Amino acid sequence: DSKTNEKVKDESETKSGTKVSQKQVRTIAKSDPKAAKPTIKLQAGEDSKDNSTAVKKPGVHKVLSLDVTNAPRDANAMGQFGQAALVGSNEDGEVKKRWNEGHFNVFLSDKIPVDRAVPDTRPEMCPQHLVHDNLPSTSVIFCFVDEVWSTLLRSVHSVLNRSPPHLLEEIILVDDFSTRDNLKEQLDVYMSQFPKVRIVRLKERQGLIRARLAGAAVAKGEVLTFLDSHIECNVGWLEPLLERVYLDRKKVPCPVIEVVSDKDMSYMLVDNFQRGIFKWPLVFGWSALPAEYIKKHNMTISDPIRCPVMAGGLFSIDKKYFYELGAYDPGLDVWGGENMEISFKIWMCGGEIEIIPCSRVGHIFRGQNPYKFPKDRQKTVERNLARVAEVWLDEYKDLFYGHGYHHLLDKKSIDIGDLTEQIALRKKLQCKSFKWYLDNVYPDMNPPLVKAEGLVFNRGLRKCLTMQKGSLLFEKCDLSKQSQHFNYTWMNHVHQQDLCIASQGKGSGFALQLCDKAKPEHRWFHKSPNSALAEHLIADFVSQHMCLEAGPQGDTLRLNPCESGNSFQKWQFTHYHAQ
Ligand code: LR7
Ligand code: MN
Repeated sequence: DSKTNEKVKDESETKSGTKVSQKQVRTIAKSDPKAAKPTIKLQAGEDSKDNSTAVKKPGVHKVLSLDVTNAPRDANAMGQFGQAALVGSNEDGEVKKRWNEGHFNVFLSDKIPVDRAVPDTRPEMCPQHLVHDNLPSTSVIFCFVDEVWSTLLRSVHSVLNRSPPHLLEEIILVDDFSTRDNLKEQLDVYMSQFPKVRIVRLKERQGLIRARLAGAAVAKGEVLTFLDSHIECNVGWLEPLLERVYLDRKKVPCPVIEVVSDKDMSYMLVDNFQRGIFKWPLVFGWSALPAEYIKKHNMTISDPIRCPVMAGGLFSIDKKYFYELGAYDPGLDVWGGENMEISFKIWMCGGEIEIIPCSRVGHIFRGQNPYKFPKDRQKTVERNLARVAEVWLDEYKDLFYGHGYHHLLDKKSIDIGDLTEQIALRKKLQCKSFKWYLDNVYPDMNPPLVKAEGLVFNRGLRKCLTMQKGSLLFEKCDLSKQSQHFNYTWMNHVHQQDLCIASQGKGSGFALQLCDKAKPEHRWFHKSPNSALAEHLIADFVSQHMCLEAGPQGDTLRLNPCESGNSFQKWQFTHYHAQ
């Protein structure tokens, strides 16, 4: 049954949670010269309503492409210049042994200088871009739990070495209750040589979302810049981000996220024009801007890219604006979903998310989270996503639940917590609808709200289902009759207006009831045929497959065990939507 397979697939995607898979990764090559165009464009977005950009004059100085590690201490060190580091085959055992400390090649990472140089992967024209003298300063916030020592240090050094000092207010390290005690003192001692580095220690595990809130609460910079704790900032990464915030405080810029290999620690660049998107059920992914869009807006590879959903970990945001938006929903636990929440919130409540190609940061993508989840991982992420769906998705939340998350509707099985404040916030900010977001920010998604609609044809009877005075019968098919029009929705409901077909168990047939998303007996599995094949309508609530069957005389409708050759069990809607 393809429906079941689809469900499983969706769940495993969410479960694995690795976000690099769809992303095109290349090894280092100089940027594409034929795409170069020396003009500076401030905005490549669709709407020119943005007049706050217009009042600000263009910047005056070139980006300080400062990099004190361009002539690194040890040019021959392993992994230097972002090259792949290789281990002898006799060291494989060591590599394996230490892999689980971070779910990447920790053994190698420890051999590579914490301040190694990386290749400048920016598009060619970036160093020529002009930025303002009076950019706002930023607090860089790293949250971590049991981060590997060498990658944590490399992250911090890359910020210290590649950020103009006057723009770097501080680096805040939020230790989300790491369990390795001995590292605490070591970290205090090491960081005491850098006056700009502050360490915040949480007294219990909060998860990355509330850890970020704790970091933001003590930040002194005008702009907050969040980074994961296993990254390497590239040359000139900071100014292009701050420039965007300076031009418009409601812009939320993200660097291009490049890839530091989990296997050989090499620094790899990624394809141009990539932006963050989501698929149902709110699964993050990467997708290139449509070619027509690039053409229409005459975009070069260094122009800001409108980004429907941010990956989550790496972005700058005006601090006051962050709080105006209500920061993150503090009810989100540990990991996941917060990138959806803040993305929908930003776009729907008047802001913009952009990817800034002149700002680049490498990130180690790991196959698994190297830390423990206090509760079940899958359930934690699902619960977070359900909170986001309930607050932000309007009628589209059915698409979320319908893609394998029906079980979340059973309020007894999962407590998604109180959402009063989040809903009030959306109201207070007068945010636009999710439909607006889809139409304006992610128009290439275009998701239909129903899976199938129209007449419901029974193949055995060669007649159509008809609703009359609250009961069901069969009539000669007639497209012009509203009484024969049904929808098949993402909730797997077959309904006309607010009445759903409900299964009542073997033999006893069916009933018409007010549709209720929480009731499994209102749900029917039905394949969307790619050919003109009629298919079963399978009741959801019984473990053995039970199918809706029309009586040969057209006077009954009952549930019977499914039989592949029984044409009285085969149903077809007039129109199936692609998905
Ligand atoms: O309980 C926790 N407490 C923490 O402090 C769990 C995590 N953390 C820290 C952790 O140590 C790390 O520094 O939070 C940071 C992010 O956790 P990761 O690195 O395990 O997350 P990720 O890189 O797998 O996942 C991405 O999605 C997350 C949740 O949705 C966060 O938004 C991450 O920041 C985000 N990472 C990125 O966007 C980098 C690029 C990945 C992509 C695509
Ligand atoms: Mn990460």
